[in-house]
Amino acid sequence: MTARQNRIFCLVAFCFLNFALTAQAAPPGNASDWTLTFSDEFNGSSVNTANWTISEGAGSLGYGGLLQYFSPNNVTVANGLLTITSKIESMGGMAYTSGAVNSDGKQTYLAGYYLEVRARLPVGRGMWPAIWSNGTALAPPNNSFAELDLMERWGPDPTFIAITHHTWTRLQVAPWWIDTGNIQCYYFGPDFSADFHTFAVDAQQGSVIFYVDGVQRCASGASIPDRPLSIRLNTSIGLPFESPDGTTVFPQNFDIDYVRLYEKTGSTPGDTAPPTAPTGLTVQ
Ligand SMILES: [Ca+2]
Repeated sequence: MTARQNRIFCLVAFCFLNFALTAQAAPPGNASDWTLTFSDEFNGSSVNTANWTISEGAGSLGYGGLLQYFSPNNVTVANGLLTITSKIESMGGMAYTSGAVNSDGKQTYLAGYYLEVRARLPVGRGMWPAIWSNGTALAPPNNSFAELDLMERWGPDPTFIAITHHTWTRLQVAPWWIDTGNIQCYYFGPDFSADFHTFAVDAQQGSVIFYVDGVQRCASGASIPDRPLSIRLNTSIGLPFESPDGTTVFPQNFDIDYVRLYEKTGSTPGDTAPPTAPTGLTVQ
Protein backbone atom coordinates (compact mmCIF):
# COMPACT_ATOMS: atom_id res chain seq x y z
CA MET A 1 0.00 0.00 0.00
CA THR A 2 1.45 3.38 -0.98
CA ALA A 3 1.48 6.25 1.45
CA ARG A 4 -1.36 7.85 -0.49
CA GLN A 5 -3.38 4.64 -0.51
CA ASN A 6 -2.70 4.25 3.19
CA ARG A 7 -3.92 7.78 3.82
CA ILE A 8 -7.09 7.17 1.82
CA PHE A 9 -7.64 3.85 3.59
CA CYS A 10 -7.24 5.55 6.95
CA LEU A 11 -9.64 8.30 5.94
CA VAL A 12 -12.20 5.73 4.85
CA ALA A 13 -11.62 3.68 7.98
CA PHE A 14 -11.98 6.78 10.13
CA CYS A 15 -15.17 7.74 8.33
CA PHE A 16 -16.54 4.25 8.86
CA LEU A 17 -15.51 4.27 12.51
CA ASN A 18 -16.98 7.71 12.96
CA PHE A 19 -20.20 6.59 11.30
CA ALA A 20 -20.32 3.49 13.46
CA LEU A 21 -19.89 5.57 16.59
CA THR A 22 -22.55 8.03 15.58
CA ALA A 23 -24.89 5.75 13.62
CA GLN A 24 -28.31 7.16 14.14
CA ALA A 25 -31.84 7.36 13.03
CA ALA A 26 -32.74 10.67 11.44
CA PRO A 27 -35.95 12.64 11.40
CA PRO A 28 -38.52 11.23 9.00
CA GLY A 29 -38.75 12.60 5.47
CA ASN A 30 -36.11 14.71 3.79
CA ALA A 31 -33.25 16.36 5.62
CA SER A 32 -34.52 19.68 4.28
CA ASP A 33 -37.74 19.11 6.22
CA TRP A 34 -35.89 19.73 9.48
CA THR A 35 -33.61 22.23 11.17
CA LEU A 36 -31.51 21.17 14.14
CA THR A 37 -32.34 23.70 16.86
CA PHE A 38 -30.67 22.10 19.88
CA SER A 39 -28.28 19.29 20.57
CA ASP A 40 -26.10 18.10 23.39
CA GLU A 41 -23.55 15.52 22.28
CA PHE A 42 -22.04 15.29 25.80
CA ASN A 43 -18.53 15.84 24.48
CA GLY A 44 -17.30 17.78 27.50
CA SER A 45 -16.23 16.70 30.96
CA SER A 46 -19.22 17.93 32.94
CA VAL A 47 -22.94 18.45 32.57
CA ASN A 48 -23.65 21.64 30.61
CA THR A 49 -25.86 23.50 33.07
CA ALA A 50 -26.94 25.90 30.34
CA ASN A 51 -28.96 22.95 29.06
CA TRP A 52 -29.67 20.83 32.13
CA THR A 53 -30.59 21.11 35.77
CA ILE A 54 -29.35 18.22 37.90
CA SER A 55 -31.96 17.20 40.43
CA GLU A 56 -31.13 16.38 44.04
CA GLY A 57 -33.28 14.93 46.78
CA ALA A 58 -35.03 11.90 48.18
CA GLY A 59 -38.02 10.28 46.57
CA SER A 60 -39.87 10.97 43.34
CA LEU A 61 -39.20 14.72 42.82
CA GLY A 62 -41.72 14.37 39.99
CA TYR A 63 -39.71 11.73 38.16
CA GLY A 64 -41.40 8.74 39.80
CA GLY A 65 -39.76 6.03 41.85
CA LEU A 66 -39.98 5.84 45.59
CA LEU A 67 -36.72 4.33 46.74
CA GLN A 68 -33.93 6.51 45.37
CA TYR A 69 -32.03 9.60 46.39
CA PHE A 70 -31.23 11.60 43.27
CA SER A 71 -27.61 12.67 43.74
CA PRO A 72 -25.58 14.96 41.45
CA ASN A 73 -22.65 12.60 42.18
CA ASN A 74 -24.43 9.99 40.03
CA VAL A 75 -24.61 12.20 36.91
CA THR A 76 -21.38 12.46 34.93
CA VAL A 77 -20.19 13.40 31.43
CA ALA A 78 -17.19 11.62 29.90
CA ASN A 79 -16.21 9.89 26.67
CA GLY A 80 -19.05 11.53 24.77
CA LEU A 81 -21.73 10.22 27.11
CA LEU A 82 -23.99 11.51 29.83
CA THR A 83 -24.06 8.70 32.38
CA ILE A 84 -26.62 8.27 35.14
CA THR A 85 -25.46 5.65 37.63
CA SER A 86 -27.76 3.75 39.99
CA LYS A 87 -26.21 2.23 43.11
CA ILE A 88 -26.99 0.53 46.38
CA GLU A 89 -25.95 3.42 48.60
CA SER A 90 -27.56 4.94 51.67
CA MET A 91 -28.24 8.64 51.29
CA GLY A 92 -30.92 10.96 52.58
CA GLY A 93 -32.79 8.08 54.20
CA MET A 94 -32.91 6.07 50.98
CA ALA A 95 -31.25 2.74 50.26
CA TYR A 96 -30.35 3.59 46.65
CA THR A 97 -28.83 6.53 44.81
CA SER A 98 -29.48 7.45 41.21
CA GLY A 99 -29.60 10.50 38.96
CA ALA A 100 -31.95 12.80 37.09
CA VAL A 101 -31.63 15.84 34.84
CA ASN A 102 -34.21 18.10 33.22
CA SER A 103 -34.13 20.98 30.78
CA ASP A 104 -36.93 22.95 32.46
CA GLY A 105 -36.77 26.57 31.37
CA LYS A 106 -33.52 25.95 29.47
CA GLN A 107 -34.31 23.84 26.40
CA THR A 108 -37.97 23.42 25.55
CA TYR A 109 -40.11 22.66 22.53
CA LEU A 110 -43.67 22.66 21.29
CA ALA A 111 -45.69 20.82 18.69
CA GLY A 112 -43.75 21.05 15.43
CA TYR A 113 -40.56 19.41 16.68
CA TYR A 114 -38.74 16.08 16.48
CA LEU A 115 -36.78 14.93 19.52
CA GLU A 116 -34.26 12.09 19.28
CA VAL A 117 -32.16 10.56 22.06
CA ARG A 118 -29.59 7.79 21.63
CA ALA A 119 -29.02 5.69 24.71
CA ARG A 120 -28.12 2.37 26.30
CA LEU A 121 -30.40 1.41 29.15
CA PRO A 122 -30.12 -0.12 32.60
CA VAL A 123 -32.41 -3.11 33.04
CA GLY A 124 -33.87 -5.37 35.70
CA ARG A 125 -36.59 -5.35 38.31
CA GLY A 126 -37.07 -2.00 40.01
CA MET A 127 -34.82 -0.19 37.53
CA TRP A 128 -36.94 2.50 35.85
CA PRO A 129 -34.98 4.53 33.28
CA ALA A 130 -36.94 7.09 31.29
CA ILE A 131 -36.53 9.48 28.38
CA TRP A 132 -39.50 11.81 28.47
CA SER A 133 -40.86 15.29 28.08
CA ASN A 134 -43.11 17.10 30.45
CA GLY A 135 -45.11 20.21 29.74
CA THR A 136 -45.21 23.29 31.90
CA ALA A 137 -48.47 23.54 33.77
CA LEU A 138 -49.89 27.04 33.92
CA ALA A 139 -52.38 28.49 36.33
CA PRO A 140 -55.93 27.18 36.36
CA PRO A 141 -58.63 27.19 35.19
CA ASN A 142 -58.75 24.80 32.27
CA ASN A 143 -55.05 24.36 31.79
CA SER A 144 -53.57 21.19 30.43
CA PHE A 145 -50.18 19.91 29.40
CA ALA A 146 -48.65 17.05 27.48
CA GLU A 147 -46.33 14.34 28.69
CA LEU A 148 -44.50 12.49 25.93
CA ASP A 149 -42.70 9.38 27.18
CA LEU A 150 -40.29 8.28 24.45
CA MET A 151 -39.06 5.39 26.58
CA GLU A 152 -39.71 3.93 30.00
CA ARG A 153 -38.78 0.46 31.01
CA TRP A 154 -39.25 -1.73 34.04
CA GLY A 155 -39.50 -5.42 34.86
CA PRO A 156 -37.11 -8.30 34.29
CA ASP A 157 -37.31 -8.39 30.46
CA PRO A 158 -34.48 -6.24 28.99
CA THR A 159 -36.24 -6.15 25.60
CA PHE A 160 -39.31 -4.31 26.91
CA ILE A 161 -40.07 -0.60 26.78
CA ALA A 162 -43.25 1.43 27.17
CA ILE A 163 -44.07 4.53 25.10
CA THR A 164 -46.84 6.91 26.17
CA HIS A 165 -48.58 10.13 25.19
CA HIS A 166 -50.41 11.63 28.16
CA THR A 167 -52.50 14.76 28.11
CA TRP A 168 -53.07 16.00 31.62
CA THR A 169 -56.01 18.31 32.26
CA ARG A 170 -56.67 20.16 35.47
CA LEU A 171 -60.00 19.69 37.16
CA GLN A 172 -61.60 22.11 39.56
CA VAL A 173 -62.02 19.42 42.19
CA ALA A 174 -59.99 16.48 43.49
CA PRO A 175 -58.18 14.51 42.09
CA TRP A 176 -57.24 17.82 40.36
CA TRP A 177 -55.37 16.30 37.44
CA ILE A 178 -56.75 13.68 35.08
CA ASP A 179 -55.10 11.98 32.14
CA THR A 180 -57.45 12.73 29.27
CA GLY A 181 -55.37 11.45 26.40
CA ASN A 182 -53.40 8.44 27.53
CA ILE A 183 -52.13 6.39 24.60
CA GLN A 184 -49.59 3.77 25.64
CA CYS A 185 -47.70 1.22 23.54
CA TYR A 186 -45.59 -1.68 24.76
CA TYR A 187 -42.70 -2.59 22.47
CA PHE A 188 -40.50 -5.67 22.70
CA GLY A 189 -37.26 -5.17 20.78
CA PRO A 190 -33.60 -6.03 21.37
CA ASP A 191 -31.88 -6.20 24.75
CA PHE A 192 -31.75 -2.46 25.36
CA SER A 193 -28.83 -2.83 27.78
CA ALA A 194 -26.57 -4.51 25.21
CA ASP A 195 -26.09 -1.60 22.82
CA PHE A 196 -27.21 1.93 21.96
CA HIS A 197 -30.59 2.60 20.38
CA THR A 198 -32.44 5.72 19.30
CA PHE A 199 -35.72 6.78 20.85
CA ALA A 200 -37.59 9.61 19.14
CA VAL A 201 -40.86 11.45 18.83
CA ASP A 202 -42.20 13.43 15.89
CA ALA A 203 -44.51 15.74 17.81
CA GLN A 204 -46.82 17.37 15.31
CA GLN A 205 -50.15 18.82 16.35
CA GLY A 206 -52.74 16.04 16.26
CA SER A 207 -50.15 13.49 15.05
CA VAL A 208 -47.58 12.30 17.54
CA ILE A 209 -45.42 9.46 16.22
CA PHE A 210 -42.85 7.63 18.32
CA TYR A 211 -39.84 5.86 16.80
CA VAL A 212 -37.33 3.30 18.05
CA ASP A 213 -34.24 2.97 15.85
CA GLY A 214 -36.01 4.95 13.15
CA VAL A 215 -39.05 2.65 12.96
CA GLN A 216 -42.48 3.83 14.01
CA ARG A 217 -43.58 1.98 17.15
CA CYS A 218 -46.44 4.05 18.53
CA ALA A 219 -48.73 6.81 17.27
CA SER A 220 -51.22 9.14 18.85
CA GLY A 221 -53.74 11.51 17.33
CA ALA A 222 -54.20 13.46 20.54
CA SER A 223 -53.55 17.15 20.52
CA ILE A 224 -50.58 18.76 22.26
CA PRO A 225 -51.54 21.61 24.57
CA ASP A 226 -49.54 24.73 23.83
CA ARG A 227 -47.22 24.50 26.82
CA PRO A 228 -43.43 24.28 26.52
CA LEU A 229 -42.15 20.72 26.82
CA SER A 230 -38.87 20.12 28.61
CA ILE A 231 -36.66 17.05 28.36
CA ARG A 232 -36.15 14.65 31.27
CA LEU A 233 -33.56 11.90 31.60
CA ASN A 234 -33.50 9.81 34.75
CA THR A 235 -33.31 6.39 36.32
CA SER A 236 -35.81 5.99 39.12
CA ILE A 237 -35.68 3.04 41.47
CA GLY A 238 -38.77 1.18 42.56
CA LEU A 239 -42.10 1.69 40.93
CA PRO A 240 -45.00 1.73 43.34
CA PHE A 241 -45.59 -1.89 42.32
CA GLU A 242 -42.05 -3.18 41.86
CA SER A 243 -38.86 -2.95 43.88
CA PRO A 244 -35.38 -4.28 43.07
CA ASP A 245 -34.81 -7.87 44.09
CA GLY A 246 -31.89 -10.28 44.21
CA THR A 247 -31.79 -10.42 40.42
CA THR A 248 -31.29 -6.68 40.00
CA VAL A 249 -27.72 -5.72 39.14
CA PHE A 250 -26.08 -2.76 40.91
CA PRO A 251 -24.42 -0.53 39.99
CA GLN A 252 -25.86 0.07 36.52
CA ASN A 253 -25.46 2.91 34.06
CA PHE A 254 -27.93 4.73 31.84
CA ASP A 255 -25.66 6.01 29.04
CA ILE A 256 -26.94 8.79 26.80
CA ASP A 257 -24.93 9.50 23.64
CA TYR A 258 -26.86 12.58 22.51
CA VAL A 259 -30.06 14.59 22.66
CA ARG A 260 -31.08 16.30 19.43
CA LEU A 261 -34.07 18.52 18.74
CA TYR A 262 -35.22 19.47 15.24
CA GLU A 263 -37.85 21.98 14.17
CA LYS A 264 -39.98 21.14 11.18
CA THR A 265 -39.07 23.53 8.40
CA GLY A 266 -41.83 26.00 7.68
CA SER A 267 -43.95 24.93 10.62
CA THR A 268 -45.37 27.27 13.18
CA PRO A 269 -44.46 25.59 16.46
CA GLY A 270 -47.13 25.52 19.08
CA ASP A 271 -50.82 25.02 19.14
CA THR A 272 -52.64 25.34 15.86
CA ALA A 273 -55.80 23.95 17.38
CA PRO A 274 -57.19 24.09 20.91
CA PRO A 275 -56.43 21.10 23.11
CA THR A 276 -58.95 18.33 22.82
CA ALA A 277 -61.65 19.08 25.34
CA PRO A 278 -62.12 16.29 27.85
CA THR A 279 -65.56 14.78 27.66
CA GLY A 280 -67.49 12.32 29.76
CA LEU A 281 -65.33 12.75 32.82
CA THR A 282 -66.58 11.23 36.02
CA VAL A 283 -64.97 12.55 39.14
CA GLN A 284 -65.22 10.15 42.05
CA1 LIG B 1 -22.11 11.67 22.38
